Amino acid sequence: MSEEFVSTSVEQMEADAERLHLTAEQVGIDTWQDRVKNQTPHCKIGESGVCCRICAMGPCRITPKSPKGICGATADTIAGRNYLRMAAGGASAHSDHGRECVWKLYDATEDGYYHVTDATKLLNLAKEWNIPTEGRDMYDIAHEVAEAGLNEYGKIKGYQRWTERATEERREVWNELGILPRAVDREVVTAMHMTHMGCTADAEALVKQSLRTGLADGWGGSMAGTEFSDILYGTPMPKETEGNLGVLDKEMVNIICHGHDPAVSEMIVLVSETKEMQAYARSFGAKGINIVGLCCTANEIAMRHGVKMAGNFLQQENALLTGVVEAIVVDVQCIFPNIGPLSECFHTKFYTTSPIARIPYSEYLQLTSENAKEVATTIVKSACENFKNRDESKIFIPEHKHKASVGYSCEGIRSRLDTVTNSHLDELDTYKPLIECVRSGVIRGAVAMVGCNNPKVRPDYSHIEIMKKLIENDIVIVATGCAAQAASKAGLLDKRAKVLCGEGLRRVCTLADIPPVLHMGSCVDISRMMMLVTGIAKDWGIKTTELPVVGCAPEWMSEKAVSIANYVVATGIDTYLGIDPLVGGSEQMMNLITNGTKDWVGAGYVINTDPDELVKAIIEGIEKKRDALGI
Ligand code: SF4
Ligand code: MSK
Repeated sequence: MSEEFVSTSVEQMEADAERLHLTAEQVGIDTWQDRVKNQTPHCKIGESGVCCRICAMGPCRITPKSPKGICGATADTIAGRNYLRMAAGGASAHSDHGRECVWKLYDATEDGYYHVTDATKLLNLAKEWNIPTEGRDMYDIAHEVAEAGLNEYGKIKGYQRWTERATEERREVWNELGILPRAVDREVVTAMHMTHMGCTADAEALVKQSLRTGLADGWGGSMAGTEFSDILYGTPMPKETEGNLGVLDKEMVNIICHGHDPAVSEMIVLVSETKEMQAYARSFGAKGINIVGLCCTANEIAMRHGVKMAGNFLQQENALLTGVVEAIVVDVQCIFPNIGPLSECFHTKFYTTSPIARIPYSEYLQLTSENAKEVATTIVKSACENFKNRDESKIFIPEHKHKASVGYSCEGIRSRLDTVTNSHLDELDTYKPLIECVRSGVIRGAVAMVGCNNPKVRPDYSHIEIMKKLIENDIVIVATGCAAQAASKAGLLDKRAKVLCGEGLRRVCTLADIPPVLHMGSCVDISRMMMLVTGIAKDWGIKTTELPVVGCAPEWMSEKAVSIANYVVATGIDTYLGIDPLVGGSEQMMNLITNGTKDWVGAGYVINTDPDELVKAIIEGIEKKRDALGI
């Protein structure tokens, strides 16, 4: 008989964090908890989006006494420009990560370090893009597909070809509104140009370009990141792993992979699994090598290899404070600069690998397609050698961890649905069984839980409490990024978490053998969510705006989240935010992003910083969509 399921509470997680904070005090290093105190209260003008430092006449700050900047820019202009710049920053980060993935396929060779793993996905993409495959060498096809993929970043004419995957209705809406995205680089440069001193002052135009820049990410750069990662490293399928700090192992050499681009972590996993390297670890008295992930890198390697997940964004310092991490290796994005001085307080070696993320107090080993294995070998070996340097007096590993079922790509979800007893549906590889469940009301709808942690709200509390409430109300969840990590820490990715569900969702979880929160991957994998809603809308024969599906980012913090929120809304999905989008100083901007976009693309933001209120609004929103469909 399986043991009883008990979810780890936020209080228990906070107690672990407090205990680890004692170690921080002991070694004399600050953590985010200390720095939040120093930064609070935040500048109200900046927080409401009406501080402008776009030119050197400023900074200009809008207040009742000074309603215009020196150039005459109003609160609407300033908040609008700041908002678009956030979207452009986010789209750049995702899309450049995506571009690196495409380059890795361009560099892939039979005898090199990067290979074609999912040949079917490669051939399907070649077919989609009219690239000949018949009788050709796999790597010749891969290189031509990669070149076409790279071209999408800077092509001089036309629109993102990834958008051809969207519904006809969406493409028409985007086209009519003038937001069908062109090349990724073009949209970002346009956004930066529009927001330069003396260009666009009209908030409406700035919000439209935010949508367009977001679309260039979600239906461009991020989608490239997901698709090319799948071709290179394999399309994720359901598998079991574990999550939370308890996955660190005192008896093993612990190596943390942190960041986003799987090119580094894939190689670390590969090298560490060799018999030779395991033996090397044992030669230093360890039982073996324990690779664990943090943030989105955790999501990437958990989805493809079942690697354990140490946690999310605000857990990165905690992971090092356990005192058992021999090395932390990072690629790009979401890496606290404080990892540098923090690792200096321990025996931990800190490796940076990308020219995009150079951080003081790290050892920089730039990883390329040509030296990837050598770099990974150097890192793993040095971690093994470092095992003996631990300081016993600094060690504390919290016990909490949960089983987690991960790997629910669209293909993974459809594979589970194929097992569901819908014998009258003799089709396979379709969303129809899921649609039947939603139409009949067994499942009320779905929520895409995404985004980061943010100390402006109680970390993980919003994620976890909202998810629990939703599944209790028969609403299934797909999750990515740090939201997925929060679910894993609370045990919501454990199949046994179905005990927390309403009766309908519990039945579906049992039949399909899934957890109530489906882990769909990293932040770029929100493009998978876009393909999921598009696939469901097509199979159902309705618009994406009609689906009882919403997005929710209760603890977002990064510019990437602004880009994501823009493309999710442009795809026709209402998005519920638990953190203010820094435009509160402009009534017009607030109105545009909550109501204005509804008139343009049929969806908008709902903003509420109280998680209890936010979840109520989500459930009401889903029920309203059901009523409109007459189901
Ligand atoms: Fe001030 Fe206008 Fe310059 Fe902004 S662009 S800093 S509002 S003068
Ligand atoms: S890692 S972007 S903190 S979700 Fe993708 Fe987490 Fe947000 Fe980074």
